[in-house]
Amino acid sequence: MASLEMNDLKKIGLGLTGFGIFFTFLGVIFVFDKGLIAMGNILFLAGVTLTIGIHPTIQFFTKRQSFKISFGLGFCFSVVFGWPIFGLLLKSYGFLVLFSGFWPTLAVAVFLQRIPLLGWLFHQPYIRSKMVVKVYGQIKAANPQRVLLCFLEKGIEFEVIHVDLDQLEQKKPEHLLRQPFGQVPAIEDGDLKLFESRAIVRYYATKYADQGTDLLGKTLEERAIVDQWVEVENNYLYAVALPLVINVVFKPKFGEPCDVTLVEELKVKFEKVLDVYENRLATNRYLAGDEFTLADLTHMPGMRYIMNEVSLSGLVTSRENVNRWWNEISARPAWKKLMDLSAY
Ligand SMILES: N[C@@H](CCC(=O)N[C@@H](CS)C(=O)NCC(=O)O)C(=O)O
Repeated sequence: MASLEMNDLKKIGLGLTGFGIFFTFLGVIFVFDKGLIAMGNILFLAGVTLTIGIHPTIQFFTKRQSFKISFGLGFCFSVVFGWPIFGLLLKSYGFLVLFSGFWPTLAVAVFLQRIPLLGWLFHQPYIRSKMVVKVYGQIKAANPQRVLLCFLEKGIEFEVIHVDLDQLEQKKPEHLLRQPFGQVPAIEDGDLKLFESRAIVRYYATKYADQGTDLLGKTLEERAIVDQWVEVENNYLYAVALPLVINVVFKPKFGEPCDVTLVEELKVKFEKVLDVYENRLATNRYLAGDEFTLADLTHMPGMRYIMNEVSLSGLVTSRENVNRWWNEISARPAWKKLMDLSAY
């Protein structure tokens, strides 16, 4: 199970945040002492940055307009102009705005869980099972991996409920209630049940748009381009990669003969698909433009199969831009974490 574990930096960050709040509180007690409040502000800012990271902190301070203005002004009034009361009021408003969207993540995942009794409650199996998304699947299978990778990029807690594909558990009646075509993944998130990996990642990328990596694109047009490449992955790349991998990897594994003629035909088709990618990636860092998005993410589990097979990886490494793109996206921490979890 993946979780938002506390590393040492986060612990120090939480400590600093606590000191920040404490100093601000002291400043209020000592009739709005400017020095204490200024110190509290600085410690709080440093603490939040260490706890959630530089990039998310910048995102928080820049994404929500009203928070940005009120926090920025409040900070100026408290620290620079020496008007702590007015500054505190402005910042309180700003934090209300900020935490209205952020509260479920930060409060539940980081702060509340550290409080002794609440922390214990949050770790009780029944409560945990209500809080985390259940992913029914096999951690090494490509389509469930697409969903898990999205969760790791977004910092969404999940629990994998193993469905043994070799034992055909995916065809059992109880699983057909989750995925009527007898495949994995399927998810359960409170009352929501979903299947189809690409639909699942779209849903979570949208639901948690402000959390973790932005996978959607910023404008309507950027989002349309992201969608286009998610579709390309499904209809062109994966459509050819799947039978190729089945013949080269799975059939031999299960003692079935590989259809050599078909494999050669599929390789030619796959090369043509990759030529389109090579062209696209010659002028774009990622498939949808300058940022890593769902367009790239959806490709990764299928691409891993290709890259892991010596006889197929050359199709990628021989293409400068596709190779550069794969090296870049497969170096991402979320992907490495997924590979660790999958124990390859
Ligand atoms: N379009 C589906 C495809 C799901 C799929 O093909 N899953 C494979 C595992 S990667 C599976 O369940 N295979 C077992 C079977 O078909 O019986 C999705 O994206 O979720």
